[in-house]
Amino acid sequence: MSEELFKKLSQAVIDGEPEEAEELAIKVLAQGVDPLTSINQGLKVGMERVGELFASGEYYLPDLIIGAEAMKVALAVLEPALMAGQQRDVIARVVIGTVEGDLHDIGKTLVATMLAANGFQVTDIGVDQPASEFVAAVEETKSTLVGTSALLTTTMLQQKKIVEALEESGLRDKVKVIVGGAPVTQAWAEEIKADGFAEDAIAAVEEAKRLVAE
Ligand code: B1M
Repeated sequence: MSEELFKKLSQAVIDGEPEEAEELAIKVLAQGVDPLTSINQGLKVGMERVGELFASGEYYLPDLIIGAEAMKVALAVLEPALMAGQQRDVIARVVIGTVEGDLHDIGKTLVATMLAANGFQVTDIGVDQPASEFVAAVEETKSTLVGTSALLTTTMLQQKKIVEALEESGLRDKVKVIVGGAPVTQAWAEEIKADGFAEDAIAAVEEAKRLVAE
C-alpha cells in the first residue's frame, strides 16, 4: 500500500504534476504513512530520476523546474508532520543556507526542517547567500553551528570561502561547520577544513548532534 503511494509520488515528480503530488501527500498523511519515508522513497527518488533525465538530455530546464515545483508543494504538505514531534529544549542554534551562486533549496530546506524537528533552533538564510551573510547570521543569532549546502560543482568552492570568512571574522573557534549537497563528500569537507559532512537530512541531524557533543 505505502509502496504504491511512494511510486506515485515519485512519478508525480518525474511527470511534473504539482497538483497530483499535493493530493498524494495529503493521502500520505490521511493514511498514516510515515512522511519522512514518503519523502525519501517517493519524492526524492523521483527528483533523482528527473536529474538523470536532465543530465542525459531527455529533459530540459522547464522539466527540472516543474519537477522541483511538484516536490516542493508535496513537501509543504508533509513538512509540518515532520515537525509534529518537535522537542522543547533547544540543543543548539544553527545557521543554514545555500551558498552564493546556487539556487537549489529543496535539500537545504529539508535539512533545516529535520534539524528543527530534532531540537535545533534553525535560522535559514535562504539561497544564493555570500559568505558574509553566513558570518553576519552567526554573529546575530549567536549560533554555534553553521550548515552550508551546495548542489553545483561550481558553487562547492563557496563552502571553502565560508570557512575562511569565519576564520577572518574570528568566529571559527566558536562554531562547527557542516557541509552537504549532492556533489559534496567527506573528502571535500576535510579538504576545506569543515568539521562535519552529511549525505542526507537524517545524517545531518546525527552529525549536528555529534558536533555539539564534542
Ligand atoms: Co539543478 N542541477 N540546476 N536545478 N538540479 C542539479 C544539481 C544537477 C546535478 C542536474 C544534472 O545535471 N543531473 C546539475 C549540477 C551539475 C553539477 O554541477 N555537477 C544541475 C544544474 C546543471 C543546474 C543548472 C546549472 C541548470 C541550467 O540552468 N542549465 C541550474 C543552476 C541554477 C543555480 O543554482 N545557479 C539549475 C537549476 C535548477 C532548478 C532551479 C531548475 C531546480 C532547483 C529548484 C529548487 O531547489 N527550488 C533544479 C533541480 C531540482 C535539480 C535536481 C534535479 C534536484 C535537486 C533536488 O532538489 N534534489 C539536481 C539533480 C540531483 O541532485 N540529482 C540538479 C532533492 C533534494 C532532497 O536532494 O538537494 O541533494 P538534495 O539534498 C539532499 C542531500 O544533498 C543533502 O541532504 C538533502 C536531503 O536528503 N544535503 C545536505 C543538501 N544540503 C545539505 C546540507 C547539509 C547536509 C546535507 O548540511 C548543512
